[in-house]
Amino acid sequence: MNATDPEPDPGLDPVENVVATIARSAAEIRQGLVGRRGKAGAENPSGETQVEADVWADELLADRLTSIDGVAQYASEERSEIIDGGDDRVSVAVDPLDGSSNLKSNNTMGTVFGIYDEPLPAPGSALVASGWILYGPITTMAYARDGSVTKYELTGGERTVVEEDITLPDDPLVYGFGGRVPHWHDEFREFVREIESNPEHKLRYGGAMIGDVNQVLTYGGIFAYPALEGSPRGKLRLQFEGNPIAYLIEAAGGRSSDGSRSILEVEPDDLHDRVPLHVGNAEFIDRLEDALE
Ligand code: FDP
Repeated sequence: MNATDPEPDPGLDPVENVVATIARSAAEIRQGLVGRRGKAGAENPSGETQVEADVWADELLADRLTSIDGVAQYASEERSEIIDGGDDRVSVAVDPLDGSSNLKSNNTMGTVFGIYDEPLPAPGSALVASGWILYGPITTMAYARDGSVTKYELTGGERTVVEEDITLPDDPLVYGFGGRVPHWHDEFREFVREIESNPEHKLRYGGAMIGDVNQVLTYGGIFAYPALEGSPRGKLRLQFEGNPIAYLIEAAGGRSSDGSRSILEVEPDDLHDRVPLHVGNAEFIDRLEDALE
């Protein structure tokens, strides 16, 4: 595709309408970060301080996505309640600005989305598509549907395919692990030492999940935000981050795990549940699960 994404069309598949709307909004979100780097004076439902851009991007996406025919629900990491539009076909869960603490230092951030065919909160097995926008030196989108991953470059309202049927490279290169090292469990620390001991492997950690996961998609490797001492479910949210990332990485031939099973098998109890997240090449996730057993 190399065209301006159309306005939502009631005759079109709602999934494609959602993706086109998010892609079309990316340039505006990027532009809107300017002047919105300050604190919003509020916390999100997970107790984290919001920046103005978090709140603004959430409102922009909520307005646009709930006006699409076929979208039953909109939920976001930045609001407590689901916006319910009736018993339509799909539910959209969004992290409007993943890694927004990187705004202060002007480093990479992203927008993450998952499209479910069940009411939220839903397990990852109910996802029909997912993806992320990366606000790097250029704006890109990675999108998974029907077991296939496509990467696009976004300029203004235009979406240009860069690569189709993407799979993780066979020889994993990069690793990045979140959370304070003193809070890692011993088994996880041991696993990290083993990964680091291979001179072929390189540390890539930027403090925004989506930037770090995009490195794994590009070079192969592993990203994790593990269970921590005092935070048994780590930090990242299942509906808005864990599931969409796991769906895309699995569609690219990789694996995801909460420590013992695919993230997509985790049943949610609450919309804002957290989950220990480990994604990457299957050989790394297999070794991780053995180490945590
Ligand atoms: P942020 O709080 O800046 O939005 O999910 C949120 C997230 O960033 C991830 O993108 C990132 O991997 C993680 O939190 C980093 O958190 P800590 O710096 O608190 O470890």
